[in-house]
Amino acid sequence: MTKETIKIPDLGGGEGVEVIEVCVAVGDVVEQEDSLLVLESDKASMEVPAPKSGKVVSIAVSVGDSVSEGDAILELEVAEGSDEAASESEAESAPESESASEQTPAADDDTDGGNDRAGDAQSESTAERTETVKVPDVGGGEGIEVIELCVAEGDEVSEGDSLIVLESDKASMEVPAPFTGVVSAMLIKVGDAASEGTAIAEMRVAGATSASDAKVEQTAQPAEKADAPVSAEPEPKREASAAARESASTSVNSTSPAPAAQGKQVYAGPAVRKLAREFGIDLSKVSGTGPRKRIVKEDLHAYVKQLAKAPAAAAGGGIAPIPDVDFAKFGEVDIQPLSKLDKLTAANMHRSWLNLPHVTQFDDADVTELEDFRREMKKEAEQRGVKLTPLPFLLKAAAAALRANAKFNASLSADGESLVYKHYVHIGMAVDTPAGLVVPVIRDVDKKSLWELAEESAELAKKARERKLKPAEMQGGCFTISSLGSIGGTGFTPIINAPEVAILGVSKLAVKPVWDGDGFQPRKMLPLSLSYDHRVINGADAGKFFTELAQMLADIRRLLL
Ligand code: CAO
Repeated sequence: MTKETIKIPDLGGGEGVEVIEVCVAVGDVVEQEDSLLVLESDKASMEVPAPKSGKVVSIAVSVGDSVSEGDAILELEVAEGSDEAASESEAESAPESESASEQTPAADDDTDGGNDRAGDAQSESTAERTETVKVPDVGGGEGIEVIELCVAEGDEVSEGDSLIVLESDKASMEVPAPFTGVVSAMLIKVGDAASEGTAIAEMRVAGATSASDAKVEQTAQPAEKADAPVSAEPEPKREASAAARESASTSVNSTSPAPAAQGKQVYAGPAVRKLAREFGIDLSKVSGTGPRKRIVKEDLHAYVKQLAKAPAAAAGGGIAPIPDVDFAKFGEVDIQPLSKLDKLTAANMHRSWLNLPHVTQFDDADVTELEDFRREMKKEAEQRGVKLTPLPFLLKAAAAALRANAKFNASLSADGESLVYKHYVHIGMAVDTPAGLVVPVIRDVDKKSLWELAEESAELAKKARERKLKPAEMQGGCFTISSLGSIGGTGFTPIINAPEVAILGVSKLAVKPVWDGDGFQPRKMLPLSLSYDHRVINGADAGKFFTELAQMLADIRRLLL
């Protein structure tokens, strides 16, 4: 065992960035890429991953500290030879783990054709050149959602001005302009998934025209062609959908964006956006006092104070706020701050509940034969080292029902204009963890065997409880199953995990008397509830989906059809 000091990696030039969370404690055993710290500046919040596995022996930072590149975070006791192991796995797992574990990303590598100032000041001239601005190294994240465009075609921007805002489950960040110039084309739109190297915009930049610049211009042209459908979208529509998206992601109290919010550009950092989401504030209604009218935290505080003073009907889109009660007046109380996850879940639930017209249908599936089969397979399951609970059967049956009822495997586009039918069947499963509710996603459920599903669901539930899920493992779901069967209850109305359109709730199996035409038979009945978005699915669609699902659970031979 050797001790190694883990330091703050390159923060893209950020200095004195605040530590807002320390994710580990002395004695914790961390895996490579586990989060160690969460840092937040006014531009971005980011998690610092462990560059290798080991045991935390001491921690050098606390919440509230300001840190910069090279500052010590903690000491890690690592097994001898883990370096080779780490670099071997980096080599295998391509760019993602390479950049995730990289302590000093090659920010000054001029050869990648990304945001580098090609040629820099090597050959100054007054000629204009066109540069394609690309997403820089985002710490290994792939397919990160674009949540805001901060500029439009024709805008003049200065180096460092924000071009777009990206947001994943783990972090949100603004991508600044690497040059001063004019935005000649936007190559990305709100809702797109971006990764390192994705083209953002073309900029006309004054200055050097060198061999490398010419190369940049050439590569910019195919990128423009490839993205033609994006830039071909009429500007007003793009603005409207960006506004709708903005409203959806920042306003949980409002069911429709206020007319004033349409098309209004909002300048705010990720921390402010997050706070706004948590409080359900529509940022387009807040006046910014920062540079370029940027909204800063103080503006949000002022807005909330103003709301609190305003008449009740003005708050929360016309809904009177819950009164602030001093509970201590009635007896002893204990105030515990909510975890980040709890707050995020609360905001997501509230947003879904207010935005989606929910309908819930109930049914009982006769799982008597399924349960007999499960019992028969118990020994084999033990030999395989897996637990065969009802969940893999539910996943399999739901996948088949989703395949047969395509609307359930679709999402409404953010602008409400179209339905996006997915040709893959990825299903999320709600997992109750000490830190809060987490929904890992099992991919291609329709293509997996019951054993594979049993193994994968158990593994994901374990990772969820140990807070080891990667963002990618919680994304891309088409439908969710929330099983409270092992806990109890006869039925509940689950809230849809938007933008999915339906969710299956599973309650506790019970033996019930079922009439077979001659008499009552004791049957094992599984209570199911199906909540669906009534904008997308009507009662008849739901009845068909539900009946097929229950039939497959009642006779699992149907899963083979
Ligand atoms: N009825 C009766 N028993 C059930 C059952 C049901 N519907 N579903 C599972 N069980 C049994 C299992 O068979 C197992 O029993 P045995 O050990 O005798 O086989 C036992 O309950 C425990 O199962 P489990 O919870 O370990 O595994 P699972 O596959 O059923 O569920 C998971 C996994 C991750 C979904 C579950 O552990 C969990 O976290 N559920 C909570 C989800 C939640 O919080 N939803 C609410 C979201 S909204 O607030």
